[in-house]
Amino acid sequence: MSRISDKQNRIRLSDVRSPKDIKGLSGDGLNALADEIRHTLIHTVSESGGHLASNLGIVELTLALHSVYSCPKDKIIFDVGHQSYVHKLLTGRYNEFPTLRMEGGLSGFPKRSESEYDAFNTGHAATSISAALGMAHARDINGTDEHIVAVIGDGALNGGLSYEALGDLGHNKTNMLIILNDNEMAIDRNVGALSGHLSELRSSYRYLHIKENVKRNISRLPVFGRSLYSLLEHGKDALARLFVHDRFFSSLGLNYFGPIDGHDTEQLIRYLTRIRHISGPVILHVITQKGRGYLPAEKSPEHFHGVTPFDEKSGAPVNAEIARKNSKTVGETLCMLAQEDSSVVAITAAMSDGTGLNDFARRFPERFFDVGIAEEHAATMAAGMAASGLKPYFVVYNTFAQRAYDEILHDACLQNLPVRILLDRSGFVGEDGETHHGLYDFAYLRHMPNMRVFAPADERELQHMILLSRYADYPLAIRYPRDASVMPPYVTSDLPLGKWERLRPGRDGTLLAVGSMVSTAIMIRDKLIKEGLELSVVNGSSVCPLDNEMLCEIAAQGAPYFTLEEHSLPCGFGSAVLEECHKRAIAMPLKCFGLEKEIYTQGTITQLKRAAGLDEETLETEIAAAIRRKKELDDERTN
Ligand SMILES: Cc1ncc(C[n+]2csc(CCOP(=O)(O)OP(=O)(O)O)c2C)c(N)n1
Repeated sequence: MSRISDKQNRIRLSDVRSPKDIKGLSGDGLNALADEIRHTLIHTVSESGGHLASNLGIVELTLALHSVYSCPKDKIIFDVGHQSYVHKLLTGRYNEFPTLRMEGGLSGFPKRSESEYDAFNTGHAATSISAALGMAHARDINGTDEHIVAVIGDGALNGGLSYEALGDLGHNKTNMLIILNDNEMAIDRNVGALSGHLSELRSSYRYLHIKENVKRNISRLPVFGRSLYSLLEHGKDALARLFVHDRFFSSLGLNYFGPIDGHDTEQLIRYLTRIRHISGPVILHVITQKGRGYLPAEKSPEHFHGVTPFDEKSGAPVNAEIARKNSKTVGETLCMLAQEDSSVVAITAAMSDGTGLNDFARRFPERFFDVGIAEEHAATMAAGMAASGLKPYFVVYNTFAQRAYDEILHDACLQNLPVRILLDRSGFVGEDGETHHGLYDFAYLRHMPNMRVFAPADERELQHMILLSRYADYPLAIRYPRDASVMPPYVTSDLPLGKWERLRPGRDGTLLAVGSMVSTAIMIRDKLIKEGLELSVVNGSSVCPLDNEMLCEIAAQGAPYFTLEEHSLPCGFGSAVLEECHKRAIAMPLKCFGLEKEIYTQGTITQLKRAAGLDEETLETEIAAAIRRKKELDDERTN
C-alpha cells in the first residue's frame, strides 16, 4: 500500500468519481469512507425502499474489491445484484443515487445499460459463477488479461446453477475468483447441508480471534527475489497454510482460502492483492454481518432484506400497509387445509415470509419444506410428493418459478401429477424492475399437457380456488398479484374451477378480463356507462382451460369484445382466446389488451401500467374509440 499523508488518506463519498479515487486509501481513510457509505445507504433506502441489509453487510468488501481490481477492465459480477448499491456509489453514481429504484432512475440491480462498471445484469440468484466463467473463457480466447470476479452470497450458492458452474469451473481450471460472501442468511437464516458445512469452516477457524496472527503471518510471506511463477505458487501454498483446509471446494478443484473477516478492509485488500495472481479457480470465503452498522437491521436482518420506506431513527415503516397482501390469504388458507387434511404440505424456495408461509411453518413444521434458493428442485420434489399421495403446494414468486419450467413440464405435467403451484407477485412488481415482474406464466404454462392455470379476480376467489385445488387430480397453477384488489369485484358465486362468471351485464360489448384486470374492467365499465356505452364484464378466471361455453356465448352476442390481462400478449390469455375462436370459427375479440414483447423496467405499479397502456384512462379511451370505429365501419357496410 502506498504511503500517503493523512490529508491524502481522506475522500468524501461525493468526490468519488470512479474507483481510481479510492486506490491507496488505508486504515482511517477507508473506515471514514465506509461510515459515509453506510450513512448514505440508510438515508437513501429509508426514502426509496430497497435492499438494505445485504448492502450494509458488503461495504468493506466492495471497498476492498475496488481498491484492488481495476474496473471496468476487470469484471465484478454480483450474484442476484441486490447488494450492488455500494458498487454503484463507488463507480460514479453518487449524484443519481437518490433516484434508486424510481421510474427512470438508477436500477436496484446491476445494469450494463446503466454503467460500464456493471459487468453483467443480475436479479435472479445463482447466475454469477456461470457468467463469470463465460467471461473468463472469452478472455482466454481473446488473449486479454482482465481479472474476473464473481461475488456470491451463501444463499445464492445454494441454487442448482451454482453447482453446475462450480463443477465446470473446477474441471476447466480457468483463472477466476469467487468471493463467497457468507452472512449465514439468505432472506431468512440460510438452510441446507452446504450452509452447515460453511458453519463448520467458520467455527474451525475462529477467524476473528486469530485475525491479528494472520496479519502478522501474511506480512512475512516472501515477496521479492524469485520468478513470478514460483513466487505466486509459493504465495499460494503459504497463504493456504494460514487457512482452514476445506474438503468440499477443494474436491471440486478450487483453491479455497478463508474464512476471513469481511469487515476488515485493509486485511481484505491484502488478501485480494495476493490472491489476484494465483492461477486457477480460487474461492475466498469472507464472513460478513447482514445489516452491519444499523441497529434495527442488525437486530432483524430478515426484515431489512427488502424494505419499503422507513423512519431512519426507529426503522419503522413510514406508510402503514394499505392493501392486504394476498400472501396472507394464501398462508391462512393453507393452514386451514393442513388442519383438515394431513396430506397437505407446503414448499418454499427461501421465501417463507414473502409467500405467507411463516405461520404454516410454525404450526405444521413436519409438513413445511424450505429448500433454499432451489426452485427447480422444489418443483420436482413436489412431483415426487404428489406421486406418493401427498398434496404439495409450492408457493413461489411468479418470476422465480420460471427457473422450474422443465421440472414442471417433465416431472409434474407429463406424469399428470397434482402439484399445486401458487404464483405470488404476478403481474408488475414495481420497483424491482424487469428481472422481477411476473409476466410470462400463462405463456410458459398453458401449453403443458394436463396443466391448468387459474387467476382469481379477488381475495375471496383466491381462497375459493385454493380450497378447491385440494381435490385436483392434475397439476395446476394459481397466479395472483402481491396486493389484494383495492376495489374487489366481489365474485359472487362459488363456481367450480374452470368456469368464468359474468359479473356485470351489458348490451354494447364485453370486457373479458383476467386476474387483476377484472376490477379495472369494472371501473372502466362504470365510466363508459356515463358515455352511453354499456359493457358487460366477464371474469375470465380460468386461462387453461378456457370456459368455452361462455366464450361461445360472448362471441355469439355479435357485439365487440375485448380481452384484458396483466401479462405478455404473446402466448397470453388473449392469444388463448384467439386460438380457440380460430379453432371454433367464432367471432374474435376486437382487441386484446396486455403487454407487448418489450422490457418494462422499474417504477410504481401505477406508473408501469400507464407506460404499458394498461391504466384505466388509456383503456377507457381505446375501448370507446374501438367500439365507435367498428360501429362506423358496420354502418358504412350496411349503407
Ligand atoms: C432464483 C431466485 N430465487 C429467489 C430469489 C429471491 N432472493 C433475492 S436475494 C435472496 C437471498 C440471497 O441470499 P444471499 O445470496 O446469501 O445474499 P444476502 O442477501 O444474504 O447477501 C433471495 C432468496 C432470487 N433473487 N432469485
